[in-house]
Amino acid sequence: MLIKTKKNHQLSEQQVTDESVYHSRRDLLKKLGYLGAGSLLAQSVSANAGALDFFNSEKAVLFQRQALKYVQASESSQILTPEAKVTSHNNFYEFGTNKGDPLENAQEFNVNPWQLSISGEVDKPFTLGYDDLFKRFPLEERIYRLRCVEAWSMVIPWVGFGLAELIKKAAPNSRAKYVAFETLYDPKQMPGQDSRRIGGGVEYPYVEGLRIDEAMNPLTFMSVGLYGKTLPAQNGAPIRLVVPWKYGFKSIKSIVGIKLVEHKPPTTWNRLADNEYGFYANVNPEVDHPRWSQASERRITTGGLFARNRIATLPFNGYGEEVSAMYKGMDLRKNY
Ligand SMILES: Nc1nc2c(c(=O)[nH]1)N[C@H]1C(S)=C(S)[C@@H](COP(=O)(O)O)O[C@H]1N2
Ligand SMILES: [Mo]
Repeated sequence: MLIKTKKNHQLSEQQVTDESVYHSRRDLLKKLGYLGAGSLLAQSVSANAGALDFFNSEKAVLFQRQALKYVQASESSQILTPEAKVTSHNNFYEFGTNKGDPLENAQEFNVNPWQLSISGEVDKPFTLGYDDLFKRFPLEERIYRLRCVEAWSMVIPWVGFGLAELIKKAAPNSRAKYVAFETLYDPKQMPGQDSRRIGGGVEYPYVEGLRIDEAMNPLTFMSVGLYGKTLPAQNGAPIRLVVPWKYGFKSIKSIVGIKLVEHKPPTTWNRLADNEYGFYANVNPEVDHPRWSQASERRITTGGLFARNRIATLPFNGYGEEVSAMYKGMDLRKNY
């Protein structure tokens, strides 16, 4: 699959850094009364050395690389975000709202046994157990850009399979217009679900949704691994969604339910602030977040966590050729 990248990586001095945006997103939660002043002060944003320990432990299972079908080789020319950063700079509010919290708090997260059910407007509902996640569909490696709404981005080699493969198996009926996703709800394991202070006051379980054509798009991916290994807990083990042309919050983690539905399902960030986070959430440099610009982003590569590495944001995160036709005739300013 050919990805066109524009050679238009100009810096713009007046762009806010993603660090201030990060504070700004938390400020909203604070304004809504969800975060105490204490937790705003107690931010730990330094890369955590524990990330490396994780991969030296027995928890991560290596995939046999020969068994993976490699696609999107053109993207491999992009610099991958180092594994240690992919696994230590995370948004997974069930484990805390600081970037280092998921790594620190998710290590005991038990993902086996697991059940993922596919239900709703389908002729053949089914449930996948833990082993099925890795065996029922041929696994591929795909290198995708991940663009967070907070204006930072990474380039990540995922392992997984197309969501379309899974949905086709369930044989959706004609009423299946949307797909609703749900994260595990288990406050005993996910401290943020039990505490507004830790979980940022988000309503749990975390839910997301896609239109059926978006869900069936070949780019839409179910990830069960990264960097050739099973997913670390903090990245959404054992299975998470990856929708590379949308802001990162659409890419829901640790999924237990996929339901084909007739009407547009609620989504977590839209529920929290619908003027800031829409249902579509397509990456769009021309539609700013009400409180910060989306014209550029900080690409996390090597260097310090908030090192200057700003690049221009691309429409649909650079995947317009594959996805823009789905939005023909839609006002993308209104449908943000
Ligand atoms: N269940 C759940 N899924 C989630 C989130 C979350 O807090 N909870 N955060 C989202 C956001 S805002 C982003 S940017 C990505 C981050 O994925 P990563 O930590 O693997 O980079 O996960 C998304 N999926
Ligand atoms: Mo995000």
